[in-house]
Amino acid sequence: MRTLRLVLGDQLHPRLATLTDLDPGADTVLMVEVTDEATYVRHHKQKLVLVLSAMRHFAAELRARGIAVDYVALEDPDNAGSFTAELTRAVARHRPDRIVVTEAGEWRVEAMMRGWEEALGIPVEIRDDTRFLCPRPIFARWAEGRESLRMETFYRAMRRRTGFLMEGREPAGGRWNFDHDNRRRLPPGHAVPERRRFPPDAVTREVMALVARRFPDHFGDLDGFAWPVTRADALAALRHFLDDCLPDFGDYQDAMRAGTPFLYHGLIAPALNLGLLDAEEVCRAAEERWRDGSAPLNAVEGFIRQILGWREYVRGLYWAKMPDYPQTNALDATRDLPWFYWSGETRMACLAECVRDTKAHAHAHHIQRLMVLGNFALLAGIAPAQVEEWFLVVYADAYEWVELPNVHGMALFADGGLLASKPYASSGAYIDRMSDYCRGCAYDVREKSGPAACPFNYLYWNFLIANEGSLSRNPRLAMPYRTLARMPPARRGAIVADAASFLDALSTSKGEPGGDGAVDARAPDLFLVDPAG
Ligand code: DLZ
Ligand code: SF4
Repeated sequence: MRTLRLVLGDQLHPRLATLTDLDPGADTVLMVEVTDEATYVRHHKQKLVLVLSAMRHFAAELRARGIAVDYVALEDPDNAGSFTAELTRAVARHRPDRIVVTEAGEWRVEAMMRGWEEALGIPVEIRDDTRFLCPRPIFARWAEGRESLRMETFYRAMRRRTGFLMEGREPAGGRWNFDHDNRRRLPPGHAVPERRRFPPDAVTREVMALVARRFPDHFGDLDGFAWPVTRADALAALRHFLDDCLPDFGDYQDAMRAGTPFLYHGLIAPALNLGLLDAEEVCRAAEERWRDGSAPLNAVEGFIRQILGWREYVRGLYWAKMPDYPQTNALDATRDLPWFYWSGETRMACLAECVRDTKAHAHAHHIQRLMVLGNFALLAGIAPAQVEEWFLVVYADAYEWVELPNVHGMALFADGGLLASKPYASSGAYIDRMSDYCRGCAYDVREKSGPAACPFNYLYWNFLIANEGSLSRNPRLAMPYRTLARMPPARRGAIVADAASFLDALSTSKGEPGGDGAVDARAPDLFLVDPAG
């Protein structure tokens, strides 16, 4: 039996289900670089380099183990440009008896996969992705019949199921969740660890040149690429996180500081989502650090919750709800994404800083994403599909299975509360508490209204006013709605007027995503660079 085993670009794990029963004498592994995957959204240049370089390294490692790999590079003049077209060409070359593949990370690709057996006329076996700790059917069973699908309930079930941080039937330390201890602001002058960088080797440099040539208009800087592209480097990145960051990760996981994007964050999500690391090994490694006394429980629990809880939960939810999930728009948000999400050119220092980090590194940490970039999009009523595409484009770790629930459900509340119990809306006070951004801002975070006021302040109340019909009965929003009810009409009127003039100016500032300079019209009030000046 000759088997053709297709490995996708985000399936680069040595024990991938596709490869478990591989017969080196008879089988071929197929890997294909295709334009369709590089352009279905216009990924950040560093994300393209990461995926393509990691694919090339993975192919070389398989070959070094004596496995036959048929690798189709983007530069191949016969490259047919899509998974289906390349698979058709490969079947003609190899004449296999069957095809084996692991289920895709994205619904779009899995829909293609389901058509392959008929299109190619040979059996196609689609295997479960065993890199995840919660198989899709187990999540579906957990979700069945539940009205709300809260992460916390799922997470506790996963702790029990896997035994991570358990002492018998009880959670280690007597509590499931140490989040309350994890909200510290960075003290001024506090030194944070240096990011462990992985400078590009010859293979990565070749891919960087290819990406610069083929995808010059995609968002993001190429210089400064420092992501791990092999399993060995990914393990070194994990070790750096465990040794130098994990002990303080819990305390400062929500903190932000200008010019210091990485703080105590692991930066391992890109490697994890590509398959260079797996969820079980990173949870096990973190738990060991608690058991041997080198990291405190609040840090280790906070980290394990991200992987065992949140990451598995969003993946389960994605597969349980697709393809309908992105169709909802519970808060009727329709505004276009402001141009500054691409250019970073805004007088709001927090947003400018987060976009700058994103452009430079294809990375921003969870609070920058949720409470600055996501929060602004929520308050300004940006159309969910546009925000979702932006997040999918710009982050090195972004695949739809993880991006969509995080943005549609968590950041934008566009699913009406299926995922989150309330919208994560906040005024400038939260950003001021958790960062030093406001000190360098043209706006004043203490001002509530008028041209100098922090836009987050009036946009926050305006958001509650505009969505009173759908949100005022939410018990978790009872307090702000009580405050709103007591607000003098003049103050309420000022909020609505400030928000309207700000949002009007925002709507007139249009630009094409991707190019750095192609701006049609800008509202001078909103941008650092006045095109007239
Ligand atoms: C993201 C990506 C890119 C940019 N390029 C490729 C590619 O050329 N070949 C490939 O196999 N996979 C690529 N990927 C990852 C796929 O888009 C990913 O497998 C899908 O998102 C499905 O999860
Ligand atoms: Fe952001 Fe407002 Fe602070 Fe400026 S004042 S950095 S806009 S939160």
